[in-house]
Amino acid sequence: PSVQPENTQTPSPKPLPPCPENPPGLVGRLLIEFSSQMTMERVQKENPNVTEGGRYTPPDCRPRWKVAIIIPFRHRENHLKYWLHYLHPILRRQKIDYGIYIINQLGEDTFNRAKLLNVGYTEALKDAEYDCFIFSDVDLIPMDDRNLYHCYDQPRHFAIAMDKFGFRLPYAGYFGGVSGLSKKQFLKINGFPNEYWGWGGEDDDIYNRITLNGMKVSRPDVRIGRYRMIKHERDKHNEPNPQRFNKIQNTKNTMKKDGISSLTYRLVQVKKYPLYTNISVEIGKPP
Ligand code: UDH
Repeated sequence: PSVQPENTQTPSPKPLPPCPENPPGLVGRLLIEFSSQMTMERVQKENPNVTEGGRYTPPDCRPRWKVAIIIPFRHRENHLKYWLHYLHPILRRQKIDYGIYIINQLGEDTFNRAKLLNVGYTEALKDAEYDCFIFSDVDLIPMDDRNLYHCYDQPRHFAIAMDKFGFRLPYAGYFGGVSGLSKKQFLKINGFPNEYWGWGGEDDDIYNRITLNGMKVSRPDVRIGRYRMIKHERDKHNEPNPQRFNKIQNTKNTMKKDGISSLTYRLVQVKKYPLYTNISVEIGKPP
């Protein structure tokens, strides 16, 4: 037909401006405490604009990063409530597009934090096209919302000044607690080691991977990178790993074969809750 159809389309909405690099709604230093009772119902009511699975995107600007926040987890339900209570509003003020993923290790075999983080990376990418991954312990709450949860030119260490270490970096190569890598940075180091069972060493191994691959760690100002840790006793089945001192001497040899390229696990359940996505997995046990 030679007649052009009439244009009945509604005009497309005006494109959003990019989100500001320094979001104007930030408040700076925050009061963080864990003495008041926290319930999931309360946290849900506080965060009505978080969508199913713990997803959020700013309504008024185009975010620079799409961030998956990955939390290694087992039997820490009480900590999770505080984490969600504090972090959702902070991330909203930071104008970040994000999703929250709790990676729950099933069974009672030895805990393996870094392997759970590898699982989180893999599973989050099945959910959305994330380009930035922030790995956070469930018991660490930033005390300043200027500590921006996105990715940087170099792998980022966020939790540089924790209360339990006297608000200082415990040693120069510390990379524990909360860290963030872009997808490209993560793949460059072959992800994280899968072979650190029990407490300790895996964060130093990740630090080694970063420097051995020609990158360096980026950090916020020490006045901004402050954290409160929810006090707790040592968990069962996460005893200090006596092999950790030897293992971190060998990152150069192990990183090529042990990492995201060699990850295996059994996915048991993915469940979307209002404020987070829970991913339950079997990751095996130490050899
Ligand atoms: N985690 C769990 N469940 C566990 C073990 C670890 O969820 O059973 C996760 C959780 O996200 C935690 C993170 O792994 O924040 C790191 O583990 P951790 O909190 O045990 O490590 P941290 O170095 O504490 O913070 C070590 C034990 C300190 C005991 C101090 C007793 N006074």
